[in-house]
Amino acid sequence: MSANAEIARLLDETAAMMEVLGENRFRVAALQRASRVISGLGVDLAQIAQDREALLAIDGVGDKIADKIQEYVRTGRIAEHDEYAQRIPSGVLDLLGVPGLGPKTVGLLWREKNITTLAGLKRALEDGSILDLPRMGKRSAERIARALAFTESSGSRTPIGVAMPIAESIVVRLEASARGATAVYAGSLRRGRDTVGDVDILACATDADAVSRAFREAPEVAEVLAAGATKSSVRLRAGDTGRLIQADLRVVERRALGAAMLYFTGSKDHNVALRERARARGLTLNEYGLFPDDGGPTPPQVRGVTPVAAKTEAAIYSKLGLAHIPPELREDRGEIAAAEAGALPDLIEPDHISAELHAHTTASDGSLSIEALAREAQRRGFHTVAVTDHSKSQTVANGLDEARLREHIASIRAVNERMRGVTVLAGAEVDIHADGSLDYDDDTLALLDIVVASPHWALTQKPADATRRLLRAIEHPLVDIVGHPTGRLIGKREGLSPDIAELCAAAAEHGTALEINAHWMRLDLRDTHVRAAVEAGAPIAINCDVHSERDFDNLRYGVMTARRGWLPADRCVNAWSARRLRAWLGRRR
Ligand code: DGT
Ligand code: CA
Ligand code: CA
Ligand code: ZN
Repeated sequence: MSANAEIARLLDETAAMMEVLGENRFRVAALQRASRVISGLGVDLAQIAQDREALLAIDGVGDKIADKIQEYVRTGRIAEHDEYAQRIPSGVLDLLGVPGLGPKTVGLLWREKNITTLAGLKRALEDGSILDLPRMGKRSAERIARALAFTESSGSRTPIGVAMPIAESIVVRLEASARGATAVYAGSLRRGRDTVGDVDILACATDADAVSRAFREAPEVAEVLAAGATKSSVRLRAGDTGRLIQADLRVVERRALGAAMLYFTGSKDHNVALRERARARGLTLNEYGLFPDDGGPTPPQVRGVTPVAAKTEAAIYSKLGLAHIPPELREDRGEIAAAEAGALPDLIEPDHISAELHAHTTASDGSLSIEALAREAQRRGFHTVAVTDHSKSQTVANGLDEARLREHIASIRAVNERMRGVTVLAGAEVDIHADGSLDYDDDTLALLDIVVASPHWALTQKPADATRRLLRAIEHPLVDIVGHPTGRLIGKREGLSPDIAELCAAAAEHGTALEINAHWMRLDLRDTHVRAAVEAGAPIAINCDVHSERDFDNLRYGVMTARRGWLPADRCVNAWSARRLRAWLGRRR
């Protein structure tokens, strides 16, 4: 884990504990802001911690925070964090993770009812004793019960953006551990699911022992659960989330690597369908290969039967009469019939993306200047980047009122004049109010090259209200993209549940793009929504919602989600040429 991630986590946790204890809210806000800035920082704090001036030059880092950073780099701890942690039972922090349970309520639950665990909260909800709390009505209690059920159902899965970097670093480590070793990750991670239950890794090497040892001794390992000759299981520390994730390693024969990859990538439903198909063709498929089905009593690999195919996935698919099916499609959602008919979609790839259409600067809550943003977009090979800072209602994010927006547009146009090779569009991320009206009037919106409209609050609306709200934004003639349409935060907030089919039909009719927000905490639209949009013919945007340089790296998760929704490149506005993009944006202006 990088020093930055750990410092950001400790500051954020300190802020949460102070809030529960009812301490000064300006100090709480300062810690939260510093935590946000640090987690998006491009430089490694451990490298620059000696240089106090450099620390103080970071936005949001004052003397007190600089002290804490230096303390952490020197000692590996932040004493203030530890002091607060002593004063609060650890389960109280879990309570803060329940969406909609604010620190004030958590503090009350603890002091008034001695509730310090999720289980205790559940009991108080069930026996109704929670209603004794001041200002706790039936409706609030019901809302908390729903949120608790949501937390319980999603709590054991890890977001892909947390699991992927760990899996990749382990794969690199295993490949370096023995001469000629190969390692790959499989399972839901390879299929690009938004969360994973555990991480499945396959390796082959002549020195199986060396690879297994490297796996069990990796620095991320917190606990070894099993250590066999070809199978090991461990628990890993998962990034800056403070939680653990299980990882399984299987060492397999190189000549059967394709069969093992196919089996352990899954999904289970996809595998079941493939095995049925094999059987119908007089073959049998397992994790060791595709074999002729001779009806023998023991498994064919045990009897030394030569497989029809085993070394590569492509060979196995081919012998089953199928085109190679990309991992993201392997969910038994029609991909086998499509592969048989040669009708698999021409899926979008990261390299197709050449525009970022949702990015924030220091004018609102981003950490890059307009110019730095433009240079980063150019460095990543993009022809276009849209500056879309927050609108006026987003006061915590320093949203722009009309006067500031006008100045900002002028600054964006000035940067655009100076930049060669990348076009900088003047845009805004405009709040969609609860009733579907927008945060700027039409005259103001008409000044912009591009408008992203997003819901940021009132995210517990009834489905019918949410549908009406989002439809109004989709139908608005000056809205180009609806940003993170449901507002969900994975494992933290359920978000809106609009009628997706209705939204997709409207988006197709009006040519409004629906966004896949690529941040791994959002991935909103989710895969099944993307599939509905593709089927309805609606355009899709894949945006990184850039607040710092590193946010561009989340693009891969957005693209994986798009592929899981069967999105072809030509339906994604970010993959269009500059000319086609300009024509689309100009269609109603
Ligand atoms: P996860 O970890 O819950 O996000 O989902 P997966 O898909 O990674 O599932 P996991 O880790 O239990 O197993 C990895 C793959 O191994 C799975 O996608 C298919 C295969 N697999 C595991 N157990 C079975 C099984 O009992 N039958 C079949 N056909 N395949 C299995
Ligand atoms: Ca798994
Ligand atoms: Ca597994
Ligand atoms: Zn945004």
